[in-house]
Amino acid sequence: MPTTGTTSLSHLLSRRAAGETTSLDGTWKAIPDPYDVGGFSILGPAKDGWFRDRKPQHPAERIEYDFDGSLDLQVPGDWNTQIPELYYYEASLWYRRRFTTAEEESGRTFVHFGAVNHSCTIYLDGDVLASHEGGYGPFAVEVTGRIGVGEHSLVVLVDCIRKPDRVPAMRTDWFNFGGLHRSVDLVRVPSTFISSAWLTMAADGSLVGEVNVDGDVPTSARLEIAELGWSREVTPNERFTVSATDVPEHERWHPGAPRLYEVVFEAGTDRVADSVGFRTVETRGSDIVVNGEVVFLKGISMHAEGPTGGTRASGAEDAATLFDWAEELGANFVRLAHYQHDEAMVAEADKRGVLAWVELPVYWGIEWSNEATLTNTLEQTNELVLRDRCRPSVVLWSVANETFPGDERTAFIGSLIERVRSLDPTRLVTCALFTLPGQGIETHIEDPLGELIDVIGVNQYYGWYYGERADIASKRWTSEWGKPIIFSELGAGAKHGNHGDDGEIWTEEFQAAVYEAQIEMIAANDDCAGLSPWILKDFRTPMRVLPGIQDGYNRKGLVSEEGEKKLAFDVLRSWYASLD
Ligand code: GCB
Repeated sequence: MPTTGTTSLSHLLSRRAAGETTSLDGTWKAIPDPYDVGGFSILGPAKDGWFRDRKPQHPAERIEYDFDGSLDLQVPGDWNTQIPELYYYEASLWYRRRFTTAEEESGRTFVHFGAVNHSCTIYLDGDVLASHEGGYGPFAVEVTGRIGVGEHSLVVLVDCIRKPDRVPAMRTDWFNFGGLHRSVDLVRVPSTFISSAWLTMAADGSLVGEVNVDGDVPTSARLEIAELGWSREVTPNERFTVSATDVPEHERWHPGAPRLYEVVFEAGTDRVADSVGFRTVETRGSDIVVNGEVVFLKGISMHAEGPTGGTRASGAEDAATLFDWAEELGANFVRLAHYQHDEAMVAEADKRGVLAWVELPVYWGIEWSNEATLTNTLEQTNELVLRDRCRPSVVLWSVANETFPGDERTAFIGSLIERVRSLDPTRLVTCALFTLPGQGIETHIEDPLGELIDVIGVNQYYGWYYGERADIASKRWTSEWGKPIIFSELGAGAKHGNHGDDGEIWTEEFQAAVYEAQIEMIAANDDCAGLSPWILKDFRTPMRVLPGIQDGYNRKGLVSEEGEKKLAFDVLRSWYASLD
């Protein structure tokens, strides 16, 4: 089901003033539909499917579904962890939310979805409006002219079926949480409105941005940073730059010192506020340089899983706890793997002064030669970049994780890189490369993707999937291009509370010893600009079944699924502290 009728309006839709937004979060009614009967009759597509949300009008009327008597699901939330019978459910499910509008319509109205995993079709008052494919990006559906005074029925048919032509595809080492897992909002904007706007600093200290306007486009738009006594008239729907010499005097946003300013964008009668930070990011040889200073990325990888309970993470509270842990570790960098995370996560990174790597779900087994797959991945790329290109914390766009070299692969990913750079020419582009363990001391990275990206992500599991622990410290990594290398993954599995000898697999001691050896190696690798070990927290995955140890969790976390710290947490914390 290709995406039709939806639009990517950037983060601004969800940053609108309180009066413009009505939350549709809360309890929705839900009907699982494993045989896909809700939209079909024996004769084909049903005119009177469940999307009509009907009730019998007289005692003899036969209607074989009833949302009112069906399941309750909380939104935002995954369905898998709310209802035990839905734990492994990967088929279709109908959501229904009724809401009442008290005011006559004016201007334009959208329903904004933070993300829906994986595909969905949206119906309002019985009419089909749009469909969307891709489980992690934000999108909106215009409902102008349809939301008069009275009660309305919003029905969303969601499926999270894994398919070879989807992105991600059939196999992921994370749980395929289905449903409306991020917030849903009704947003009212003026007839001519700002659909997306951004302002960011390029490597040469100039500012780059856009004020995009939808409707009766005025000849000029305006942005203002009152605190700096600075404003600019700009042409709507055109990229503008402000040369470094014209940038007002300001304090930089820097890792550990996150100075943010409020910027107000105005066009016609519309006005949207956002926060911005000024910082440069670039590479110099094998270094990553922020605001002219070489910064070693002391990172940690994270999945979008809540701090407790193994649910899909959403909202500011989950983000705050996850970042508390990262901060306690002494991290100045997070890898938000393996797909676009909740907006609250990057907002938290902005607020705390933590650099962020954000990522597309281009993961194992993608159909590189499938045009439709590429089209959808480009749409997911738009959603990723449009939402976050105003965030100073975001410094790395990652377009793929562990892909195998080949011409079709490189062409596919090359198109994604091109798209990212056209949407945001100011940040660095990376990929986590799959690197086979070198036999000798040196691994020389030659994957042709290295040519196309700015920073080389290396996932390596010496001491866990391969190699002797005793050999790790002597390993050296170089690349054909002399670019910065980030060890985007490394680690070992341990069950919290399982203690023993450091030669005994699954113990905290074993994991801690792998970290010690890896740290020794990394410290001696000149081209290494940082690391984001795998991973902050144990996370759910159907791939990990070992009874008594994994029980459905990947155990490479530095904390357990309930937040209990393992010994390796302290090993990494102490090393990061020693680097200050
Ligand atoms: C990887 C993948 C990551 C897995 C991890 C593991 O290379 O990128 O998604 O979870 O290894 O634990 O094996």
